[in-house]
Amino acid sequence: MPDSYYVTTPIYYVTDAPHIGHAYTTVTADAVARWHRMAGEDVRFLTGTDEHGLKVQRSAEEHGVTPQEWAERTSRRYEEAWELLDISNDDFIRTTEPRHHTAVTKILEACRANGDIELRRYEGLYCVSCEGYYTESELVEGNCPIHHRPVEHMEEENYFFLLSRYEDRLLEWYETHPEFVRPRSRRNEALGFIRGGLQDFSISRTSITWGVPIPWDPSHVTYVWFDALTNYLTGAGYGSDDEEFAHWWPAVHLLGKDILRFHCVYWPAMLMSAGIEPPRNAYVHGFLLVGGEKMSKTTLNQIAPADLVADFGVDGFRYHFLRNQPFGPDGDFSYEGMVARYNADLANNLGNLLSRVSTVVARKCGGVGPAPDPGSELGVLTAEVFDRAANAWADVQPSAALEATWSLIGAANAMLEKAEPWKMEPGPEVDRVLGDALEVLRIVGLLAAPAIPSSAAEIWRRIGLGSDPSAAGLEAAGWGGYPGGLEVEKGKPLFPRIGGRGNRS
Ligand code: ME8
Repeated sequence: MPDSYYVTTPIYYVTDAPHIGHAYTTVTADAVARWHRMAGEDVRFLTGTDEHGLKVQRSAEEHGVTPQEWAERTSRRYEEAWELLDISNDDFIRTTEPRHHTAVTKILEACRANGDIELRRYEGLYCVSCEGYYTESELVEGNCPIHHRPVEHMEEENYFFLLSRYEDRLLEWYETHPEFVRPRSRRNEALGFIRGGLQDFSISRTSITWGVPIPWDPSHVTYVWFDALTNYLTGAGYGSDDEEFAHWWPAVHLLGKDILRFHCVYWPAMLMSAGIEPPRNAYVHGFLLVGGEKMSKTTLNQIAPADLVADFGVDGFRYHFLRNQPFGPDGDFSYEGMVARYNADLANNLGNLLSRVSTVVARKCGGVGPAPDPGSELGVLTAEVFDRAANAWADVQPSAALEATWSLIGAANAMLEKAEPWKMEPGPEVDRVLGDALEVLRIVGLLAAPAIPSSAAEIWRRIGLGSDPSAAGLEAAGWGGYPGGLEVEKGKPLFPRIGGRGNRS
């Protein structure tokens, strides 16, 4: 039985259109899922949309449609964006689905049975826009510090989850599972929250109706985070198929730093309360910034994935974010930077290797690719690169994995420049050099397939291999697999160079 690997993205709010920040997390999760599939593991990859809460209810009202209709319309935009970006999710969860209601009901009952849910009267200063309470000292001139609007005195009965009971158990979990939150800097951040002291949090509202009713008191609906986090259970079969659930759980979560506290503090405590094992890992990344500024929603919306795909292609888009933004810290996005990286890594380094090799094979070998030298130095380098890439993918560091992979492409180009097979007479020396270069292309097709799946498949097709690298899997990554005697096709540039804006030549 292969190992199971269940990987998730956050579920995105249907109040916003998909932008490159969302795409960053989703493409990363997709590439990681693809790597694990190629490693022969049994993979389940879940993404979806977060559809309840007041903001959705209000957007729907403004547009004169029901919340369900509104959620449907905007959720579809995420599905379309992920189709465009070649995302290979196995399931798409929507929190308005009946299976999710069942799961939320089940976890609520389990936490309540464990004595961790309590009804409390809550009184305080409330900002309706934030849907949150403030203390007197947090206000700015008596107004909400975010919306600069007057707050209201509110009194409400809410169900609370008794998070404060979980401080010690969470610290112990972190202690015994040092790999739980990655990278390490994010683990320290999460530990800081826990050590700073945990407050019980409200998990229900009576003021809204758009949500999952609290099973034992339907005058309340479950408030957003308790509802949203539970999607990860729903997507693995919790509440609908125990066997499925046991097979997939615990999950590997990918998320941005904005929601670290919910995933790394609230969520493991909720699971412990319900008698479920906490997630295997939470991999937390930083923000994409534009010009050093935190992108506002409007700036981000101006950079829709489809616009960049029009200029760089799907694989150009995927490669850029995987390679250019190391997973963990914040990173700057610029269009110029994207052009520069595309031209250097894809058009020049990889694209040139393929076009050079196919041109010289046509001229010197009658278009038939020779086999590699089993004792080639490039074979030794390949083994090292494979280990570096495998470790990096296993630790959700696609940029390091691709850097390693591209070092192999660089080495093959350097070898060709030194040997200059285009100046040689046809014969065994030319065959050896080109056979090695073809073998590098075959192996790069495998190692790069999680990032650029269709280009990797095209490389394999052009060098005469009849199968798809994603399907062949990593077993095929050892040196010496290119059989030789295959027809090599001289095609158009795989990644045409980009000049100015949107000008693919
Ligand atoms: O928070 N850079 O949904 P959301 C990088 N529904 N990643 C970014 C980003 C940026 N500038 N902006 C957004 C929610 N993201 C909840 C989640 S999960 C149980 C519920 C990515 O639509 C990043 O992954 O606001 C972040 O965590 C997520 O989008 C937030 O998406």
